[in-house]
Amino acid sequence: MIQKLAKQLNCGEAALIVSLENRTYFTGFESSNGYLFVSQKGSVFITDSRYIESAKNQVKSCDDVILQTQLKTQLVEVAKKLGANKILLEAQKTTIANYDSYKKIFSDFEVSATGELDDFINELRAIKSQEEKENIIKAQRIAEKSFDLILGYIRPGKTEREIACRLDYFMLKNGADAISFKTIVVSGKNSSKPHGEPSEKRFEIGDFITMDFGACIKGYHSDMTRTVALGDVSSRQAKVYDTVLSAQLSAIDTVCAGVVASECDLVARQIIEHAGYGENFGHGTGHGVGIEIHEKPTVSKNSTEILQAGNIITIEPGIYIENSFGVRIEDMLFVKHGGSENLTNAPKALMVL
Ligand SMILES: [Mn+2]
Repeated sequence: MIQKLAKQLNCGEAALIVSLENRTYFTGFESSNGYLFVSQKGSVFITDSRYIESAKNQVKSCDDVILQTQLKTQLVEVAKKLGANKILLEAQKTTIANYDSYKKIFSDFEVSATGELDDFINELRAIKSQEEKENIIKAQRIAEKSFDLILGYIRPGKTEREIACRLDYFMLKNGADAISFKTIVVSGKNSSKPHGEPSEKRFEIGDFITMDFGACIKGYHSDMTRTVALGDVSSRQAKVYDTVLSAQLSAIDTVCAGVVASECDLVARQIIEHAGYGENFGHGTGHGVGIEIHEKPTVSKNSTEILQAGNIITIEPGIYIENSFGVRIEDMLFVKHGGSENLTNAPKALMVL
């Protein structure tokens, strides 16, 4: 991947990759500190004493890994060694304060943060390699195993917080490097908030319980959502669940390389609108997943992005009825020519526990 970036750069340009996400993407190494320089002439990774030993072993396809001692001097030295007169920064990931500081450090160079570097990296990241796909699948299998285990703990009287904590524990115990994001477990009236917080609310018979969670492997995220029922389901709940499931299945059927992402959103949205719940589906249908939990491509009403073979996206329509209940069902799909591969194995038929 460093090679692909190097090829993209013009003579005299060096990209300085500082964000955790992009550094992890190019080096395969996760650390809170690090500076990756890439030019046509080569690549150098600088990190401090906390990470240097691991970095020397784990940083992939980089010509040199060096210990950070005098950072500002080293950055300038490396830039010169790589034949740069222009430094490209990650515009989307650089604060204004850091931009000012880089302009001072590189006072003898041109410093550019136009967003073109970010666009190029985001495009690269949207198409997953076999290794990236395997990391995401591995993370997803851990999440599914944890979901299976958590079902045995869900019963009246348990709190949302307790189930969220236990789900996190299962994912970490079963091999996740980290959890993907703050796990969502919302139940009953609380489930009408798409991204509600797990609370001390206790589960009751008749609750819908929505769980949205994922695991990380080597910096790669998984993402899944299931809604289950406790004890009893009203006809209204059943209708809403069926509508979300049919929207989700139909949207999945449209996923295919070459399709405009908004088309997948439209298919899900129309089914939900026709059932009379158009006002109750406020968010987009899905998003790319990878080094970040939300990345390209965006699967929403206004997305003009074309799905490409190798994208990994979620399809996650929902219906949320304020003060009553909500339902969301989310799978991860690997986009292929002619269709997609569903990376999520957990069942979707309404489960009544
Ligand atoms: Mn998601």
